[in-house]
Amino acid sequence: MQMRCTAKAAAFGIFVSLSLTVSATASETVRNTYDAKGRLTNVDGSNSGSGSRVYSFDKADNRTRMQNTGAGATVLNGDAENPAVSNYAYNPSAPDLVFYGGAGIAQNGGAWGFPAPWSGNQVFFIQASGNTAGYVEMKAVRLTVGQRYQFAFASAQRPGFPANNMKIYIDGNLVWDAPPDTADRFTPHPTQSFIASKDTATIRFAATPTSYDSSSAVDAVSVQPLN
Ligand SMILES: [Ca+2]
Repeated sequence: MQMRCTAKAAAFGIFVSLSLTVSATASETVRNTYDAKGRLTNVDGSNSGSGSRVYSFDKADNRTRMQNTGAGATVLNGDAENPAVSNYAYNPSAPDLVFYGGAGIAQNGGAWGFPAPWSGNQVFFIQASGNTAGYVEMKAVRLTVGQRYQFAFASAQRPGFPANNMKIYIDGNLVWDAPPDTADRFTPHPTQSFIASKDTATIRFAATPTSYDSSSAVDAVSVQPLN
C-alpha cells in the first residue's frame, strides 16, 4: 500500500488532498483520493478500461454527482482467463461469455496442444466436426457512438489437425474470414474497423462447419479507438 499526501496553499486558504493507493485485485490498482474534509472525491483504476469516478458535493457536503470519466472501451473477459480451468472445459460458465457447441477455454500446456497463449495462461478454442461448429461470443462495452474502433485478437491452429476457417462477426456483420496462420505460435491480427452505433457490441468467433475435426484457438481479444 502506498500513501501520498500533498498540501498546497491557495489564495483563500489551504486545502489538502490525500491519495491512498491499494491493490484491488492481482491485476488492478485503485487509487482513492479524499479532500480535506475526508470526503471521497476520486476513484481511479489502473486498467485501461477502468477509468475514473469523480464525486461532487454541495456547500452542505451532500454528494450531488458521480461522474464516470475516461472509462475506455474494453472487451469483457476477452483474454479467456476467467474462470481458470483445469486442462480444458467445453462451454464453461464464464463471466460475460457465451459458448455454443464445440467451444470453450483451454489451459496452457493442456491436451489441445496449442502453442503458448499470446496473453495469460488460457485461450479460447472453437471446434468444428461432423458438419457442426462452435462459437464463443463476448461483449465490447463503453463504446462511444460515432467513434471508429478496431478489434484485435491473436489466433493459432491446433497442431496435428487441419486448419479451420474462422469467422468473426461484430453485431452479426462479418469482419474476418480466414484460418489461423500457423500451429506453432499465436499470430496477432486487427479486424476491419467499424463505427460504433451503440455503446456495446457483440463479437462472435465462430468455427466453419466441417465434416472432419478442425479447431482454432483465440486469445487476447481487445478493442481500440482509431483516430
Ligand atoms: Ca489469455
